[in-house]
Amino acid sequence: MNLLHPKKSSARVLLSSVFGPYAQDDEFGSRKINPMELFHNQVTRAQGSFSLRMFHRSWGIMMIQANIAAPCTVLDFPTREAFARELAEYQYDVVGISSIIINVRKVREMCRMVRELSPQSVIVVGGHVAAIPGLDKMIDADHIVRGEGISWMRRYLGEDEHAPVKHPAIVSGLNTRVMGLRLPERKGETAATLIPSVGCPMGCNFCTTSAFFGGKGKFVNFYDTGDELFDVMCQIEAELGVHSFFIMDENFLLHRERALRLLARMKEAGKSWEFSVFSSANAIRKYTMQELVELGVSWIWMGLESPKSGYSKLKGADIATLTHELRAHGIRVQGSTIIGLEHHTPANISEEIEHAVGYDTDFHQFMLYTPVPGTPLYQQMSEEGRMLSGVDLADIHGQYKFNFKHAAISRDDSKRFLDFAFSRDFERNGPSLYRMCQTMLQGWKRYKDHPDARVRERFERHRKALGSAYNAALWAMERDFKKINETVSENIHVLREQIKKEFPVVSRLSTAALGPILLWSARREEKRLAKGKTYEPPTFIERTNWVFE
Ligand code: B12
Ligand code: SF4
Repeated sequence: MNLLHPKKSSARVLLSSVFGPYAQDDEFGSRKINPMELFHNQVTRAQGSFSLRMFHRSWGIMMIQANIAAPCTVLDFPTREAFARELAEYQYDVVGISSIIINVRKVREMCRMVRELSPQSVIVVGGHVAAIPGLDKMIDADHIVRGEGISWMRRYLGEDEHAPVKHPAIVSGLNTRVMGLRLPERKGETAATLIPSVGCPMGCNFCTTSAFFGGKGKFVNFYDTGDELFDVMCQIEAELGVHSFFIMDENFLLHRERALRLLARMKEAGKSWEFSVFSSANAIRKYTMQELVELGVSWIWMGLESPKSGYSKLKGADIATLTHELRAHGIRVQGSTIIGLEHHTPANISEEIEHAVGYDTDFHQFMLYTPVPGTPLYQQMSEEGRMLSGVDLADIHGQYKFNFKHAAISRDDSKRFLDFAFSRDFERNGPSLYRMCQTMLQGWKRYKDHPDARVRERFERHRKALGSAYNAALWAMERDFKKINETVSENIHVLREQIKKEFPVVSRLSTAALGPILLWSARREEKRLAKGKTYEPPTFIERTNWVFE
């Protein structure tokens, strides 16, 4: 098959994510436990109505669309009918399908639909699904693209693959719901997504994102320098009116020189931006708390590898000190713990979970140790003959059951331990919403008089949120959590008193006005969830360089 499309940049391109619905069990591999919601899927899933719920667009295809000159449509979260309609209505030369491994059956069906409804189209399949060995025998596609897709698509369309990468203005989350209420979407209030790179050079053997973009020592930078990042962020700030960025880079802080140059530019320009980042613990340790705070790091997602595992980047006591310290400086911590590591046994796992929960992070993700196709771990387990046969690819994602033979823990027990970890964290530490209010208050108290106006401005934004809507939510949480854990409910009360002391008038008014509504809507939501209510994202159709009617 030709690696240059004959029509080059005049080819009409459709880029689609896989079809929904997602949060229900069906024959195409959708699973109720796999909603298109980051937090509800793998972080706050046991937190009932307090779970933070929002959707995230398919950023990979948005990035590709923004970087090709060909006429292009992005179809995000289509129904099968919407996908069929799009194919029938426009004569696409290229149909690109983006997917991860679990959705491979949807990719197969979409390829079938393209052949039937748009036989002239070349089918290109990309994203993590491409890591499945023998995928070419499972689906009817013309090209299966492993790794970075912008350069591949540019090459395929005869465009300059080395041209600078344009970053689309992406609102990071949509249709946010919490405690049964849909939050208003005001311009500039939701963080923008920024993707500085893909991959991670650390190369942990289970890590699919690292493996997919080259593995150990490799990654693809879209922006090499702090100056480039700064310019892109200014452009996104102007377009979306944001001051907050969700930085989608597996290990943003690892690139210290880039981060510090960005900080220098932010200081020069007086930018009071804030960042949510992913980072390994040892990368965080390369910075002083002062540097992190000045840089605007306000949320860190980091692996809390068991101190007894081979992956541990810090000792247990160091992790406890680090998480405590970060929170004391107003930085929300989202811990990530792996359940079912090689050294785990039914006898020690509860203690390990208890230990992880004891770090008391604002948010806590738990994942099963999972050899995913394409990773060194998968290779190793296959060679050792430990992969379980007959496990559906739709169930290989770390939120259900083991897909390999563990020395001491059975497949069914793996699910029990995973579920226990989520519920234990919730029951012992309370709703994540409450924990992040604790962190925000600590940050505000510590930095409200900071000499740098940018830092003060950032914590002032947190103060406003804390005194108003969050405080009302705490009022409702305090009441509702009594039935789960009386001590946590009392702690929420103590936090409310502290907030009241800091901002007496506004907190009283907001609680009186909004508290009872939130309590009512949270309880209504609990009932809906008990009846099996799930949420689906809306469909998006976006056209660029489009001159056809
Ligand atoms: C945002 C995100 C989500 C969002 C939804 C995104 C969406 N709209 O589909 C949410 C939070 C809902 C989500 C859910 C899930 N996710 Co998720 N998610 C991510 C995350 C954090 C970022 C993805 C991203 O945008 N990256 C940046 C872009 C630029 O990279 P990219 O998507 O890989 O795209 C590049 C290439 O892959 C390629 N490419 C992509 N598409 C195409 C298409 C074509 C035609 C071509 C040529 C190239 C190409 O080009 C792009 C630019 O280089 C990744 C982790 C990560 N760091 O990537 C995990 C990740 C993709 N998710 C993963 C998983 C497993 C899940 C879940 C099953 C939850 C779980 N149990 O972990 C659910 C499944 C939901 C469902 N029903 O489908 C895995 C996939 C593993 C795998 N090997 O398949 C990842 C890699 C995380 C991980 N390390 O485990 N996820
Ligand atoms: S540090 Fe994190 S992102 Fe990097 S390879 Fe390890 S698990 Fe993956």
